[in-house]
Amino acid sequence: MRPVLYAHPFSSYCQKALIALYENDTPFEFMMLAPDHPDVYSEFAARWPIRRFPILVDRGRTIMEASIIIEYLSVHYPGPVRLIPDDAETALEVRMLDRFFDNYISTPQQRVVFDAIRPADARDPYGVEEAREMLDRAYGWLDRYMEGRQWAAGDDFSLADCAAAPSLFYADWTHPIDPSFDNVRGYRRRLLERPSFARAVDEARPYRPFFPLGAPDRD
Ligand SMILES: N[C@@H](CCC(=O)N[C@@H](CS)C(=O)NCC(=O)O)C(=O)O
Repeated sequence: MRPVLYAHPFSSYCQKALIALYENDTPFEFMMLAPDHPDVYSEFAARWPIRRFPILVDRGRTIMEASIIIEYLSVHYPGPVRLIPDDAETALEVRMLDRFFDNYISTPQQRVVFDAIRPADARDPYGVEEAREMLDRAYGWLDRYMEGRQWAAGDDFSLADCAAAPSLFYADWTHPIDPSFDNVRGYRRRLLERPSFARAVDEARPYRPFFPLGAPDRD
């Protein structure tokens, strides 16, 4: 039995899990969460009533949260690319950066996008402004942090980079990274060149017209 990922290719958190699966060529089954597969969505919602994706189903267990899916894969399906480093100190740094990308890049990015799909009379301009300010602060911190680094934590590609790739990809579409932040922009470019993420980006191309803010003609 192969692990089963309930996901959508255009979703940033699904791409985060897909990068990990692609990095190690882990065999898995993709269950598409889309309106034309209502039965798959019902199975997913029954397994995880919070209804945030992806989830991974394996050996009778439901694993939720993209970071924990990657942790689970590294325990049960380890491969040559160690996304959670064996060294405990480096692993701490990896997990810390993973939290940074989820909480301070992806979360405010989603806040701006989710606001755009609300009914016009339920929008929250103050919340959107706060989210944009958070993105600016996060870009500023990351630019200093990435000075001299290739990947987010330690010397090797890790869980933190799986988180960074889709979060910086969509954040730049949502709230462009200032051209003065060379280190962040260079890091985003390196992530786009990584074959695992390039594959996830390519698989998601057909869905670009659905990006609520309008997808830019690049990347
Ligand atoms: N904390 C979750 C977040 C997952 C998440 O926000 N997924 C988005 C797709 S990128 C989602 O489920 N959106 C559907 C919705 O909000 O209804 C994780 O790390 O996996």
